Amino acid sequence: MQYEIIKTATTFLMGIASAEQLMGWALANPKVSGVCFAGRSNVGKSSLINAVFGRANARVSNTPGRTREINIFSFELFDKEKAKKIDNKFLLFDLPGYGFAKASKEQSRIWNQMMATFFELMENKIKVINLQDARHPLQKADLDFINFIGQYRYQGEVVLNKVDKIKTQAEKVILAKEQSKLKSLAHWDSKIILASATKNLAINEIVESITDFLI
Ligand SMILES: Nc1nc2c(ncn2[C@@H]2O[C@H](COP(=O)(O)OP(=O)(O)OP(=O)(O)O)[C@@H](O)[C@H]2O)c(=O)[nH]1
Ligand SMILES: [Mg+2]
Repeated sequence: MQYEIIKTATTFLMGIASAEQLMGWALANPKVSGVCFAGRSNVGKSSLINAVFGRANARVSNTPGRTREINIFSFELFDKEKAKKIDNKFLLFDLPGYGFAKASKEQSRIWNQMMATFFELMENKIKVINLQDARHPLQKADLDFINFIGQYRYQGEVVLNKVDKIKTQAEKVILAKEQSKLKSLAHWDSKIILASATKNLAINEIVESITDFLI
């Protein structure tokens, strides 16, 4: 791996709670390059962000649906071959979980509007890391997201998180079947990453997927 994420340099910039606020932010920040993490609530977006970008950055919750805002961070890369920092600063977006069953109609409306605005504004600028649960991928909300993102041009990657919870042979067989379904459905790389935020599995693969896109 030529590039690594400088974990101590990841900085929380701000939380965004509405489409209007997002449009204002985008006007003030036209030059964006980075990555977003999207997935169902509780799938481990914030945990994986902590594992990839450094501790104590994304807020990890025990209550599903806690990240209701788009949390924006900046991050920096180190070029190991040249032994120096890359000049650019990149952006990381921790998106609020989609398909949160307990969300009110009003919350869902705000989320939909904010996400449509987000993905319109960020087209071609950022990579999408779509996190799904390794034990239960391709839930209705995941399929809805895959359809939704298909209308925009994005490079992306599906990451199946919590793979540490897959223990029995039967679960492994199900996972293999779901993986091949995902490969045919997702608009992106045929590669599916199996990861665990708590066991630090596939962190380097995720870093590589991000830096390949950025540089
Ligand atoms: N076993 C296991 N647990 C995990 C893993 N990743 C996250 N968790 C746990 O899953 C719960 C939810 O994690 P979060 O990182 O807050 O999930 P999130 O996707 O950011 O959730 P929202 O912000 O609500 O959308 C926490 O209790 C984590 O400790 C993993 O790889 N393996
Ligand atoms: Mg979160």
